[in-house]
Amino acid sequence: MLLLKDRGFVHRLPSEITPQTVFEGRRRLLAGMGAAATLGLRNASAQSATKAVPLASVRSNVLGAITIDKPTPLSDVTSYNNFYEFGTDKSDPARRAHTLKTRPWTVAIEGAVKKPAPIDIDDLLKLAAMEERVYRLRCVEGWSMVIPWVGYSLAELIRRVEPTGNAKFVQFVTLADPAQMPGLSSSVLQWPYVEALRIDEAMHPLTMLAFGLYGQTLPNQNGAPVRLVVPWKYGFKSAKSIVKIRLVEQQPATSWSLAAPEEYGFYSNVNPKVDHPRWSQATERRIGDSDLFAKKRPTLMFNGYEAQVGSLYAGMDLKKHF
Ligand SMILES: Nc1nc2c(c(=O)[nH]1)N[C@H]1C(S)=C(S)[C@@H](COP(=O)(O)O)O[C@H]1N2
Ligand SMILES: [Mo]
Repeated sequence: MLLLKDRGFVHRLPSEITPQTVFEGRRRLLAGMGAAATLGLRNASAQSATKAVPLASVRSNVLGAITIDKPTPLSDVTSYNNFYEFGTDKSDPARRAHTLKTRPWTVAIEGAVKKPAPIDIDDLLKLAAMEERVYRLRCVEGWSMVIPWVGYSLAELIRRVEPTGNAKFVQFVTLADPAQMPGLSSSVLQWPYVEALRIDEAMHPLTMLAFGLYGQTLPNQNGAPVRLVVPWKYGFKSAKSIVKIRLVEQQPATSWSLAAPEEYGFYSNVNPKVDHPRWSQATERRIGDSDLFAKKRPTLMFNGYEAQVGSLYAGMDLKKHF
């Protein structure tokens, strides 16, 4: 296994995540065992988290960006996760995230805004109309999923807090409570997990504040009770379990670029033409593809959302600003 031990850094290559083959083999086995077995698996992962409750929404197709690919089965979406606060194995979050308490929960809004205020999660849920949007999620490790998220554009919230002229970036700070999150004992990343966007990226209608998936509130392992979804960027930009949103003037530090700046840049736009220093980004494996020998898919520029977001980067050298 190839680990960057010298930096205390363990981002595994997709091919090294043993489970990929094992995982798909197991899925086929389960499929062979019939629907009851599959249901059992689903219940097992549901039990490990706060009970999901239905979250009503209307289907929406913002800027024509809805992904037509077949959604990834719920059992995969909730059992193959990156949420390092609960461990670095893909199966850790589903097994361990039941310890995350999602009520009471407050999201602080701070910095360059005219109306800074803590917002209770139940008020945040009611701030704008809930929409269901099917987006691709492409992990930097080389796999992808297609997920029907429930939420609304982050712009709805940002507009309401009235950013001042000094708001150039938006930083997202996520929960870091060792009592609830066993993964914090590892120094694989700097805690709390922080991410950030340029203000125009944060205000783009595709950028979503998500509260649910598959018509229900988020399972803990997927970032309950509220997370970001930025569909044209590598998955790690989509911070989970957000407790603070800060509008700032300077480009903020982000956890992954602190851990390995030459591997994870600030922009992190999905780009098949800019390889990760240790692997190609030209193709991806779709989680849930039932055929063990399914061909890898070509990765699309901006994850397939180029028509909607390409203009945000006009004139930028995307090899430099990776
Ligand atoms: N707080 C937090 N957010 C996070 C992560 C994490 O480790 N901690 N992992 C990121 C990565 S690498 C990916 S690919 C996505 C995975 O989201 P999913 O498990 O809902 O598919 O969450 C992102 N958000
Ligand atoms: Mo990721």
